[in-house]
Amino acid sequence: MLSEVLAPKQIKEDAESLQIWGKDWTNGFVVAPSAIVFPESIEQLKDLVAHARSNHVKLVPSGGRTGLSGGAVASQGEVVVSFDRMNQILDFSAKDRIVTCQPGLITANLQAFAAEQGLFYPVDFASSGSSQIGGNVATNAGGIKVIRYGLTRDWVAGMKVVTGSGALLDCNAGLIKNATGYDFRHLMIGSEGTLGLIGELDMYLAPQPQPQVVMVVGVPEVTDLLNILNGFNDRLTLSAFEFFSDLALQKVQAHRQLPAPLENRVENYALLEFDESDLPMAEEAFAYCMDQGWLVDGVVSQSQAQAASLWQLREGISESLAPHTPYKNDLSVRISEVPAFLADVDRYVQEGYPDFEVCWYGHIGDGNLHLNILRPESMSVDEFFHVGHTMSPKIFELVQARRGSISAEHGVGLLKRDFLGYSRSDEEIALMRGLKQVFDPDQILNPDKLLPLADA
Ligand code: 2HG
Ligand code: ZN
Repeated sequence: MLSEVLAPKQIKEDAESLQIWGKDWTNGFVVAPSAIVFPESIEQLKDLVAHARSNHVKLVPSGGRTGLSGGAVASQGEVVVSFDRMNQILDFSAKDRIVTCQPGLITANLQAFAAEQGLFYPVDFASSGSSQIGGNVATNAGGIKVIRYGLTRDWVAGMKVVTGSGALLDCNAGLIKNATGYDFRHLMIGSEGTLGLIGELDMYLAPQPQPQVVMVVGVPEVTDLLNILNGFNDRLTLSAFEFFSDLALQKVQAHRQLPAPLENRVENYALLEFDESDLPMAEEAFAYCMDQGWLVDGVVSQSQAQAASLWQLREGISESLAPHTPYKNDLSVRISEVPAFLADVDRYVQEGYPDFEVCWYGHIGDGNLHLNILRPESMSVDEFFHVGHTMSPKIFELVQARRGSISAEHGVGLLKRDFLGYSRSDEEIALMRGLKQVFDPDQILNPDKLLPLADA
């Protein structure tokens, strides 16, 4: 009985709660948890794991539930472990620039806390107002500033984690240098809750950057995006280099009632962000790219408010596409492969599915593309997802041919599990299974996620 481990107020079993906490932002998976629990301490996480081991209960860790790969979906009677009540900042060391926090801390609250200290937590994305730092760590979240600041992994200074075997590991304790063998902290990062329940995190903060300027430029040929990236990289340090197609722009404009950034429509747009003091260099890069014919027009933010509204054009896209129940993909290849890879996928979709609208956008400066294919109104959601499922192997073959990743930043979860072999070798998957066995010998943690089913 869960009530042996937690107080009644920490357990929810009503139908509505099961539906709310039993899923993430994905649709189409069965949502059927048996209970939702809200632990409040590492001790309680340990008790939960011990209880799960002796009673053959499966646990699904759940953060802000903003995932797009079904990593926090409970489909088969699992108990969802929500971190909503472990959401506090516990400590801050100004000398180390390290915040110690609980995993349920909302990402935006960590960002706000950093700002209050005159510092900066740089990992950022559209869902940071809802996502939790523990979920960010479990999926090694990326987002819009990776080009300058790296991934969540780069900001984790230490971690306390309860493994599926019940051990409480205190990993790295905020050390910068620590050459004592395998670093379990890094193994846990991106393991999608399959090896342990994160109980506490030490997160580094960065110095506060200068005010940022945002520039949006029109790019007729998608292949020139890389040239533009290089043209700017040669002259300044970019904080972001994002792109979106005109179709993506049309959707977000309609959804959020936003004005067009440029006078005339162009096939593609790049959104760049950089330090205010780099504006002269950015203007020089802009003029150079214009001379080369790579871009045709541009706008530069004149205020923080305008910068924020230009960012909406990029950050609002995912939400604006949701009503189209798109078939989504989150792919990456080396930056140099991006133009050819984009053309491969476009060709494949146009030849096989000429009625489908392909909506491209993403973190092109990281080689990370979000491919959203929009459902034609005449097609039912089921029918469309079925077609999407038949497209996936072909799209993943194109990824594999360029040694790319079938999940750049959203994680594998349930959605990509059966396709992991397109990005990881049989030998790697066998080693992953071995690790899973060591850390979670009774297979209680996030069952059937990440690793392909053994008999599939
Ligand atoms: C983004 O970059 C998010 O906007 C979501 O990663 C991407 O919904 C998507 O495809
Ligand atoms: Zn993204």
